[in-house]
Amino acid sequence: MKLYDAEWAPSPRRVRIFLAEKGLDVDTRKVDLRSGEQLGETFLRLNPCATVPCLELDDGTVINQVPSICLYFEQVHPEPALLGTGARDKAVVDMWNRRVEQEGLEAVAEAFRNGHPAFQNRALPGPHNHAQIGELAERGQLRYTHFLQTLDARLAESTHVAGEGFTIADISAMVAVDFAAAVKVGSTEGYTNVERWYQAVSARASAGA
Ligand SMILES: N[C@@H](CCC(=O)N[C@@H](CS)C(=O)NCC(=O)O)C(=O)O
Repeated sequence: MKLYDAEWAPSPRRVRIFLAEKGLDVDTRKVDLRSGEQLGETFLRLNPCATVPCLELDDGTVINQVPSICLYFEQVHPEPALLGTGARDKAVVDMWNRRVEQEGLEAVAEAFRNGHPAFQNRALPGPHNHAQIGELAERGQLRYTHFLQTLDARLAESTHVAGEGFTIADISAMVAVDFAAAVKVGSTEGYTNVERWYQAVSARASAGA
């Protein structure tokens, strides 16, 4: 089994944190996104989506998409459960994780990739080039502010994003917050519930993964 990973990028970090929480050590190979290795013939043959993370199983199956990779590891190593236990909790965790992806991570990526000169013609990840649209950079910033408002309200009523326990939704939200701060799309300052939660989740050993 091999996990294709990359420096700095938020999506592979979500999987690294997930694995660290489970105490799993997986053979990893770094893909150099800066030089465009993900767009080269060799990587595209492995993963036509041209994205990291991606997991290659010993039987040759290739799994991309963070939630799908995490689902695989959760099935094979159920403890500690990070995707919820029981029908209701699993659905609630999945709902929050999807919301964090759509309203948080995608908002930051929209703002960053449509505004930064390094992503000219690469406004979206994947095998096809897409021009930047300046207005989307502004919209992404606004969407991220809305996300922080939603997250703050949620964390006013709940210890963690998907309920009382730590789950994949916390991993995704913490990565979104760190990503936004790193690329200067937004800060959690003044969102007191988010700040309380962030202090706790970022103090976990897995956060360094
Ligand atoms: N929805 C995908 C997103 C993966 C993704 O966007 N990965 C980025 C790194 S964070 C990537 O591979 N970027 C390559 C590029 O920008 O060309 C997932 O869940 O894995």
